[in-house]
Amino acid sequence: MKRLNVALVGAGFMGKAHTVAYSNMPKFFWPAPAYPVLKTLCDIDPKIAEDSCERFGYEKWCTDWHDVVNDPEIDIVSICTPNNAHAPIAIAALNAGKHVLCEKPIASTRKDAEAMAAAAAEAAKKGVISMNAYQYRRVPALVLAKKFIDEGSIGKILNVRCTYLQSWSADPSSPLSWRFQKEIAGAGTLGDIASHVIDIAQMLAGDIDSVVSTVKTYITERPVQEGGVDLLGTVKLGPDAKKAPVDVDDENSFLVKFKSGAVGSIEATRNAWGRNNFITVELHGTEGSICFNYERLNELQVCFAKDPDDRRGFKTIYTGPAHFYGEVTWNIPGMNIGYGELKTIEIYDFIKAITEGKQPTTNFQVGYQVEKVCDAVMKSSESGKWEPCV
Ligand code: 4PW
Repeated sequence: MKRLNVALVGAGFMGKAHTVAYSNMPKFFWPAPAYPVLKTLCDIDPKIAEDSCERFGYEKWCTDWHDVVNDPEIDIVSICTPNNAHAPIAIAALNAGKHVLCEKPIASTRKDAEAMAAAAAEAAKKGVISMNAYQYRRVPALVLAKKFIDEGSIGKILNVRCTYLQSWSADPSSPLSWRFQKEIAGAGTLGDIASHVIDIAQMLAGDIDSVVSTVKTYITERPVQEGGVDLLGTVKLGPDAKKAPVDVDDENSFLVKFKSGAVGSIEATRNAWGRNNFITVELHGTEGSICFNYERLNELQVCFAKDPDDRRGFKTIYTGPAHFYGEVTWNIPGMNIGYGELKTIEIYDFIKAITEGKQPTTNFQVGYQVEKVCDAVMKSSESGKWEPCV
């Protein structure tokens, strides 16, 4: 079986997720499209790099990403750094002929996103694959939703409503990690989590044409986190900690018009107590409706207009071996998959794209399209008007 050498850049939360997925992919999908070999782990912090190398099982470690981009042994670069480092690493890696899986959002600025999409288009001519980590569109229940839509089971889509609600930053003592700093993250909740549901909405209903939005920052300063990886609010800092301003959005809500003529709304916040990874998608069509909630990610609810009046209502389908990516579902539908298996599905699609020489559904052009929507959301929050996603 073909072997592909992987270099991971950034050993935080997402670095762990990518590593677990590379290791587990052939355990679920066998024969695998190719076998990923954990070659080099790169992290800017030497202590984290050395420790994570041993913990995750890479062969060697380094602290400078140029070393992996220039290493002829490396086939794949997985980028799990803060957002402002995506563009330089991804562009250098693509130019060096490496396949790139880059965390979302694609970049911290629209200009960087455009440059990354251009580099990916150029590299694609030589069979190099680019992919953004929009894993939620790969939840088997959402792939099933897409199948229902493509088959015409809910008719023409009229309305799409999405939310992504979390609570991990609702506490003002949650530290000011890089995710709250514009220079590093580019945007707050918008790039961090709204981007996922923008991607899902566009996957299900086609490209968004224009938006009108409201963007809010509720907690304007936070205690500064010194060094280390972002722990997503699991560590709180005391009242004596030094504080610094937050210059990104906590919440964004926007109405959307799709190119297809459908309409809808998207809301995202990390300040919603009681909501954890509350990604909801509800679509209403001329012939039925579809409803999904990530907090019950193994379930899809569907309702069909053609059912008799006295039987019509939502029914729940539990995804399992009969559905997309059934290999990861542990044989019985109710046994369920979780976040780890979802990242494994993502790695499977990435490795498959490499071996087939076919760009995946979330390639850098798609990542750039999501960025155009985010850009229009920010513009509209200032202009108060509908803004085109161009
Ligand atoms: O991409 C997202 C984030 O940055 C995630 O899927 C969840 O929320 C986990 O971390 C944040």
